[in-house]
Amino acid sequence: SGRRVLVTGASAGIGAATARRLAAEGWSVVAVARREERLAALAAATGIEVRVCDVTSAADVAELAAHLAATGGVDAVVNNAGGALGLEPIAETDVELWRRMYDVNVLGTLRITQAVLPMLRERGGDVVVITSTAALAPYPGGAGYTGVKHAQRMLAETLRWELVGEPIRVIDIAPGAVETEFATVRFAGDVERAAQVYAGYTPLTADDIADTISWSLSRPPHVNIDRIVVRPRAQANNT
Ligand code: NJP
Repeated sequence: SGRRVLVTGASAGIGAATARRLAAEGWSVVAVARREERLAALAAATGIEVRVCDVTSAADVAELAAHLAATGGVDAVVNNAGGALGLEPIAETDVELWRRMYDVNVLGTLRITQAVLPMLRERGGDVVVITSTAALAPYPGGAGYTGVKHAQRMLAETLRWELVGEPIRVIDIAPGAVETEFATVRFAGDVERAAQVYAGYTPLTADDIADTISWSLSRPPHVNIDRIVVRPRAQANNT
């Protein structure tokens, strides 16, 4: 496409699959995350430009924005960095985990979006936000994640409204269960408990979500895909 896209959380899962997919389609991709060695492997395998950026660090995001502005700007951003932390009932849940989860998913999306908005305003572009089916409905143990993903969804919907009249599209992609490292992070490395999340059905793959992102970005300029919910066919809940 000849356009340039920033993908956050691109060292694994949905972000890595999206970076690869968009690069294969001709996008110039800037892939960011915290884990340098993962990014180096992605760069070695694909030639994609990679940079370390923790979306919870204002300094990291400012440095990234300066780099992007100095190297041609961007035409799109995929706010994908995020995930769930903690999955305990409210009676036992950890305040600090909720704080960290909000910082990555919501404030991370806010920092990155604010950083690239001047570039998108200049020449038009797309803001993609990866939310969740969990933004739709509560479930036991899910209050923290559901709240965070709902806040992120409201950020996307508000931004779309605030930008009416400007050449910027805002696209919310809401996945159901996708087989990535997400469940392992969420259960703090407890792989057995993570596997239970997918018990009884076949989860989506990261490529399924990369497909959806790619399709949404390739609509003609007068079309805004507001929100797509993608779920495993047999997934019966929002967990
Ligand atoms: O998860 P995972 P997914 N700064 O753990 C990065 C949503 N979602 O691909 O920094 C920058 O494999 C981390 O990189 P690193 C979910 O909420 C998923 O499934 O190196 N990057 C890694 O690349 C999330 O928003 C499911 O550790 C940071 C990536 O984020 C998105 O999909 C269901 C970071 C996470 O990769 C991608 O998650 C659903 C930071 N501070 C929504 N912290 C699902 N998988 O079932 C983390 O509804 N990252």
